[in-house]
Amino acid sequence: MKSIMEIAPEVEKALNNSEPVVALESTIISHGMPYPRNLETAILLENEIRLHGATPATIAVIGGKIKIGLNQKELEYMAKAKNILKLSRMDLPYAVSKSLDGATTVAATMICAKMAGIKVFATGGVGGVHRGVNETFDISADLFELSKTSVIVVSAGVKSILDIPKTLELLETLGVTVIGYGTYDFPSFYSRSSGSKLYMKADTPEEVANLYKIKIKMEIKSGMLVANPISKVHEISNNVIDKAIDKALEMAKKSKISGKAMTPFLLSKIVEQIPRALESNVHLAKSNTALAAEISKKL
Ligand code: PSU
Ligand code: MN
Repeated sequence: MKSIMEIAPEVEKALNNSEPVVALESTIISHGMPYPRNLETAILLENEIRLHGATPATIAVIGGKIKIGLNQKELEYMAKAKNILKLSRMDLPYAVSKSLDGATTVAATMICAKMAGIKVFATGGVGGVHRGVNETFDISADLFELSKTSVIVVSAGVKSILDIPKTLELLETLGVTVIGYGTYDFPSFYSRSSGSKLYMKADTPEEVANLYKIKIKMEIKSGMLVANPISKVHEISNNVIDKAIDKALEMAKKSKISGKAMTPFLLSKIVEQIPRALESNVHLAKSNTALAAEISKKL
């Protein structure tokens, strides 16, 4: 493993001592937010995890090495460099074999976290079933990863750039334990509710940790998606966001965007129309990292 994976000293020490560690993805840095807000956010999220008594491990592939924990220079590199791939399950080994640089999506971060022995991972939003799936077949590999890799993923639900009811249907089919944090309303990233209902919820980090432990005991190897709604203060109503999303989708169609480029394109077009959406994104990610840290302490 040493030839392909490099664990930062701080993270290795924590793992060796069975101390709490929280994984963070790097696609949000390289493809999810503009510079310099991406770098500031990456640092803010790491600090939030430390504040809650856990060790952060931002994950990325640099020069073909899977890095578990990035230093300041590496975070800066991921925030600034062009030509950083957006890696999922299919191309993670490719990037390693070709000594390339790549940011890890939720799927790839889960794989790497599992390899390193990290059980909890915080992000903003996960990928899902795209609107218009009937024609495009565009379904994020994140959903399939959640079905087979036993890592707890804390997110603010999924953005309504996706078809949320179909995303939840597929998660059910795939056997992913989707649990609302303090709510039965599946959150839609910027909004506390998507209109889609959940029937499992947890009210404390301990409850989430216990559920995970039981799943492991039962040898149910799928992941868990903890849906943590954005705080009321930073919420943006579905009405406002949906208009921006409709416009973004129209632009994507006109520009013939497809495949891997789709999600980053839509994200950037939303923020262009509603600048405070970036603020909300930072806040929900921060709240997710705090919750992930608390969960990690209970494991
Ligand atoms: N959704 C967001 N912000 C993001 C992503 C999704 O609101 O940054 C990123 C995550 O890294 C996620 C990836 O894993 O996009 C999904 O990409 P795709 O739809 O191409 O699978
Ligand atoms: Mn896709």
